[in-house]
Amino acid sequence: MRRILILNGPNLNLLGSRKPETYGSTTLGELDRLCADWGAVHGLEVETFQSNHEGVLIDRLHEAREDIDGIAFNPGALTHYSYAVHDAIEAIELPVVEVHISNIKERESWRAHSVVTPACVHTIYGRGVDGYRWAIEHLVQREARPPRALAYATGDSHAGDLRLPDGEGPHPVAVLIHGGFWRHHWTRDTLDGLAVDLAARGFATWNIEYRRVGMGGGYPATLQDVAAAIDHLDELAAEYHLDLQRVVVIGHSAGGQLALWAANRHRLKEDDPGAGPRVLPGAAVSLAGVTDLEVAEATNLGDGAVAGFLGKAPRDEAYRVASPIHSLPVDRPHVIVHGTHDDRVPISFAHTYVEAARRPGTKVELIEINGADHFDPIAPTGPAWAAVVERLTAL
Ligand code: CA2
Repeated sequence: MRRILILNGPNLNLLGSRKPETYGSTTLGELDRLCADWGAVHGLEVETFQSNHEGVLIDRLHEAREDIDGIAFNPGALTHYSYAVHDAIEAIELPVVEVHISNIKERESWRAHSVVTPACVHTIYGRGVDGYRWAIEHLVQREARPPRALAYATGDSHAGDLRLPDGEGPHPVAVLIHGGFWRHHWTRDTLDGLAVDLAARGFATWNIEYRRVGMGGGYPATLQDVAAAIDHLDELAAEYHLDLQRVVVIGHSAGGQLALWAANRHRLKEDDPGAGPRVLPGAAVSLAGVTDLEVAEATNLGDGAVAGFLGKAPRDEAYRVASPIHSLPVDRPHVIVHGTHDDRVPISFAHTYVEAARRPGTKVELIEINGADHFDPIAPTGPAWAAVVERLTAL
């Protein structure tokens, strides 16, 4: 990837001037400069273009075939009805990531549907202007090592990205479970960087999607999806030379809670909302994980995230099954990684968990990263990830 295009559609020239509660206060000029900086991190040339006219945008898409390798595209309201834009994206055969600043799934019902999504390689919404940064990351990582998107069940979210390392195998497997407080605007693209890094280190990676709150997910559906996704490795093993005796599950934030649950699933069998494990992870890594659902709920972590995730579930059962600190002991070796400056999931979660988990026969290690925030542990070039990588072979 050398040159990317940031394309913005109707009314996005107004960014920063009105409706800051929906679109933030960054102007289009500022956004263009941010995108140039985000691209420069990867040595990319970044071109930016905005138009209020459908035909002009379509012409720009066509021209992109000449000299552009990937596109982050916010089609504005054309998203919701322009089959002409859909067809143009499909026709140019370039990777296009659809971006929306606002959470289009939680506004007027007509905004929830996008007719361009099927033509795009990925869709990002509800993450503010930062969504363009995630889009650039996704373009870079999918080129670095292209994923195979494979379904593990029939729903839209029942899919994962499989990446294979070089060589014949059998390959050890890293299952990646993304975070985002179980909310639907956070998706598996956030762990693309770790997936590519692990594949380069000899792991097959299975970066899974799952139903999230607001789209059929929550307790216990989300757990059932995670279980089904991991069990699906059984069906992939022969074709892709996966070594199911060497499976590590790695989760970030809410995905840390899901990873620890998955590693302990065989012990929680009678409460297991899935059908019982076919593939058992041998080890787990929680990156900035939500290790105590009760405290997270009581302290309103993530603005009601746990209440949303657990819904009407009786709390004694839900905590016992799904809250890592309540379901101890975890009898798999596991590593808890947390930044001291995490302002979304405070490091106290890691401290109390590890204190409670440490007992004879339990292999648990705390890696505290000085100065790191909530997202640092998923930066493949950061110190937290370097520390994880060092332990992976032993795990
Ligand atoms: O959330 C997004 O990024 C949108 O693509 C923005 C579109 C909207 O039609 C989509 O449903 C979602 C419109 C952008 C309008 O931008 C304005 C910015 C400032 C003030 C007024 C409008």
